[in-house]
Formats: sequence, structure tokens, C-alpha cells
Amino acid sequence: MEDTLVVIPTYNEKDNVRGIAAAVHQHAPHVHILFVDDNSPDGTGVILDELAADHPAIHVLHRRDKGGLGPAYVAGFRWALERSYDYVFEMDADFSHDPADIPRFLAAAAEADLVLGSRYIGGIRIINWPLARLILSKAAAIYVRLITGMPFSDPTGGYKCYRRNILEAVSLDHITSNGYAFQIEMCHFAWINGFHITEIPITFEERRSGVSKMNSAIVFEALLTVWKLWFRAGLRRRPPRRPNPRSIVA
Ligand SMILES: Nc1nc2c(ncn2[C@@H]2O[C@H](COP(=O)(O)OP(=O)(O)O)[C@@H](O)[C@H]2O)c(=O)[nH]1
Ligand SMILES: [Mg+2]
Repeated sequence: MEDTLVVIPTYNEKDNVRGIAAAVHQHAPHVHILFVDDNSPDGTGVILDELAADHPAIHVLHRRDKGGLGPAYVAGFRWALERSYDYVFEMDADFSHDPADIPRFLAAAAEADLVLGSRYIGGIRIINWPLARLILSKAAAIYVRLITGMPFSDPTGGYKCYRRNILEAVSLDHITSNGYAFQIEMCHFAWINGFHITEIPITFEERRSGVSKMNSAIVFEALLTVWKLWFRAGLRRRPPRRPNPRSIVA
């Protein structure tokens, strides 16, 4: 599994990073981890440097300023593509995404180009969210489906595994969205271009340490991005019957 990289963006996660790295390696000993830190004021970057110095399979990318989740992942994807990883995960640092699920993602990725962790297939599996946030997230999934036609149960989710071919196909320069919009945009790119996508059930638990960086700008961006994606796809609401790499969108 040295062909697998778990990318974990961090901003003020000093109490979580050691634990999440240990948990990833407990459940998937051979994967590599790349933390992408945006110069966290709480000193997360210093802890990450210590971790990387102690473990050859842990790497850190330092970015100068807080630039948002999307740009942090794009930097992580570029880093992965410069190396020989075949499977690239997105995972939060705050234990909302359970590292014990990594082997199930990899099993599913043997048959798919993109594996989406879904909190909503076969029932709702979210622990410790206020009702308002749950309603927002479910409503977002319905909104995304109505406008773009994308049939997934949890398009704003952030626990995913990409096969390298998708990251090579997408022009990362054009992926400029930030929060939930970034998740929707990456998923839409893969879907509208005919890549094989599968969903697996995950349980999401709200963080116990640190604070969420979610805000109304992130929600607003997602609302607008969905329309942008629909236009960019030429108002198409379904992928082509046969994938055609020459007509790749975005
Ligand atoms: N590098 C970087 N990471 C971020 C940024 N914003 C959020 N994150 C990380 O992205 C992950 C998810 O963010 P979080 O605030 O928990 O969002 P929520 O789960 O939607 O409430 C966490 O690991 C955060 O530390 C950012 O601007 N830059
Ligand atoms: Mg979180």
C-alpha cells in the first residue's frame, strides 16, 4: 500500500494531528500521509514537522496563508501526482472520518475510479450534529441532484478515495472552489466525464477537539458553484453514454 497517499488538510488542529496519524497507520500500516497545513497559528505545523522527522511515511506541505480546503487539497494532489501514488484519499484531521474505513475504501477502489464515503446511503449516520446542520447537509444533497443531475447521496462529503487517473485527467488549475463546493466540483468532474464512481457507507462523527471552519461564505459558494457546474457541462445533466477523454470538461 505504498501506492496509497492519505491527504489531510489542517488548520489549527494541534490536538488532533498526532492521533489521526497514529490511527491511520493503525488501520492501514503501509499508507503514506501528507498533511497540508496553512500556517496554522496554533502551532500545528511545528508538530507536523516533528511527526515527519520521526516517520518516513509522514510528509508535510506548508502553505503560507489560510487559503481554504480546496486549494490545500489541490496542492496535495499535485504533490501526489509528482510521485507514484495510485490511490489518493481526502480525509479530515478531526476524526470525523474514521481511519478504520480505509481498507473498505481501497477494496471498493479496485473496481472504481472514485470511491465516495456517504453518510446517507441506507440511512443517516451522523453523530453529534445539531439538527440544523443535518438539514442543511441533506438539503444540499437534494439541491445538487436537482440542478446537476448527479445521483449521489452525499456529494458534499469529504472522505473519498481517487484513483490516479482522475487526478491526472482534471485540470487542477481550474479547480478554484474552496469548501463544500470543492467536494461537489471534484465529484461532478468525475461523473460528467464518465468515470466510474461508487459510494460506500461511512459514519461521520462531529469533532471533539478544535473548531469547525465552516461558515456562511462556504455555504454560499456551494450554492453558486452548483449552477456553474451545470452551465460548464453545457446544461447536460447526465454523463455521456461512453466516456470520451477528448471531451473532458473543466
Ligand atoms: N490547510 C487547510 N485546511 C483546512 C482549511 N479549512 C479547513 N481545513 C481542514 O479541513 C478539515 C475539515 O474542516 P472542518 O473545519 O472540520 O470542516 P467541517 O468538518 O465541515 O466542520 C479539517 O482537517 C480542517 O483542519 C484551510 O483553509 N486550510
Ligand atoms: Mg470537521
